[in-house]
Amino acid sequence: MPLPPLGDTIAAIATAPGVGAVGIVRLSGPESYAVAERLFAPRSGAPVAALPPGRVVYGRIVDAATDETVDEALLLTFRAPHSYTGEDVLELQTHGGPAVLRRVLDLCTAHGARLAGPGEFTLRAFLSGRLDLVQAEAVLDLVNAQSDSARRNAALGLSKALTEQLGLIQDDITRVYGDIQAVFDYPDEGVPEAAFQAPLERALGRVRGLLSTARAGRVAQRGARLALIGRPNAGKSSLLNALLGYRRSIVSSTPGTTRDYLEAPVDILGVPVTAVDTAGIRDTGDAVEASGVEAAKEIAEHADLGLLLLDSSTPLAPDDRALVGELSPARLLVVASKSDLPPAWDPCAAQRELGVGPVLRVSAATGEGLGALKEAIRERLVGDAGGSALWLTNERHIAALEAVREHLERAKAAPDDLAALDLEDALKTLGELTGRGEVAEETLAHIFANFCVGK
Ligand SMILES: Nc1nc2c(ncn2[C@@H]2O[C@H](COP(=O)(O)OP(=O)(O)OP(=O)(O)O)[C@@H](O)[C@H]2O)c(=O)[nH]1
Ligand SMILES: [Mg+2]
Repeated sequence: MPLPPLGDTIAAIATAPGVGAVGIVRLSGPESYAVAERLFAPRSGAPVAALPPGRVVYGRIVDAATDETVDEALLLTFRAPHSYTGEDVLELQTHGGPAVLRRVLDLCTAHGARLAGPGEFTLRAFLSGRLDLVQAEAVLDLVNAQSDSARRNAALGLSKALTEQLGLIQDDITRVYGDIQAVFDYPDEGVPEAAFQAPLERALGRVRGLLSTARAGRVAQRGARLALIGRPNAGKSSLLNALLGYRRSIVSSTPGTTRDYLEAPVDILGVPVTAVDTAGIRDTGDAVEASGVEAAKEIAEHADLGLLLLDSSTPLAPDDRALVGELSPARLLVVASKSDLPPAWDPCAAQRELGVGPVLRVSAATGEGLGALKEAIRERLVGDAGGSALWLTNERHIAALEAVREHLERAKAAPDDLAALDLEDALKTLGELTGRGEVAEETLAHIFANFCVGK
């Protein structure tokens, strides 16, 4: 996948497809003003090519071939290097109908612009040094953010918060690398070993700190799957409905009511979660129910968090104990359901007996404990990063920082000459990450291919 050519003038519809109050066609490149000159007639009569930057100019879009007015529009002017791409940029704001926008775009290409590919404006912003690669990806994340926590993260990335952290890490590694080189060059000067350790530790601490936010970042970006599991009649469907605030799943006193699984999106204190109600798990002769039970186990296995419901109004059964054993403790939250009814067992004793974390008492009927349950779910999904302002959300960033961590850990343990090699690799990886170092063309092409056209 080669990168698109630079230096020509590109055009694209920047607004989402469909009908809207306003639509935007964007031009970037050296010929932007010349292209616009041929299709936009300012009411003032001023020539477009002579317009200063930072203007909003009212006028008409005209098809010169037929002299037809296509639409009335506003033209926004930017001049290199003070624009998104760093090039001459113009934005035409028209009425937001697909036919209008299509026609304006056709006029742009008829007058010398080329249709932009996905992310090409942002690619140019990166290549002109307006954004680093991490910021460019934050633009993509911001556009794609589906939850407020995802948006917040992307905005932080765009604001250089991550770039600055990476810069500090890079500074420390560069310093250590320089000191080690000095030892090679002037072995008699005797730079004390301890001088390397402090910045190396600091860099490693920062890398580890960032990586510790990856789980939360992934959850914020893509959402988490929460599986509600338990024996038939434990109250799973009732709890799902209580979490949602409306009746989504059928509830009945007949065990085995839910036979297939059922998903519903729910916001848990700002964290986007897909809650999955499953069939009650038991041995059953009924083929349909049995396949539901199988599905439930599989869903629990692959969920980010399993909510195991134990009916507090009936004694614990062997099936309950078996379920605890099937799930990894790190991804298990145990709920004593129906807490409004007289208890048949003690949550604290059950916690000890089952060897699980705190057992939360919840009633779907009265809402008791629901707030604490949401807190606990949030804590389990993003808690480890709660204190950090910035979460890693991007898989490329996570993979690169994991590689940097490995290099630094090896450098720490290695003699100087080998440490230097690992530090070199760490710096190279950081350079690829920010895009300030050498980045493979394929990497760039891959990143920008995920953008929409017009961004
Ligand atoms: N008192 C009380 N009853 C509850 C509560 N939650 C559920 N129930 C009752 O328990 C029964 C089973 O509830 P469901 O939500 O259908 O249970 P389930 O775990 O989805 O059951 P299956 O789909 O059969 O696996 C129903 O009669 C509910 O009204 C609760 O918090 N308090
Ligand atoms: Mg059910």
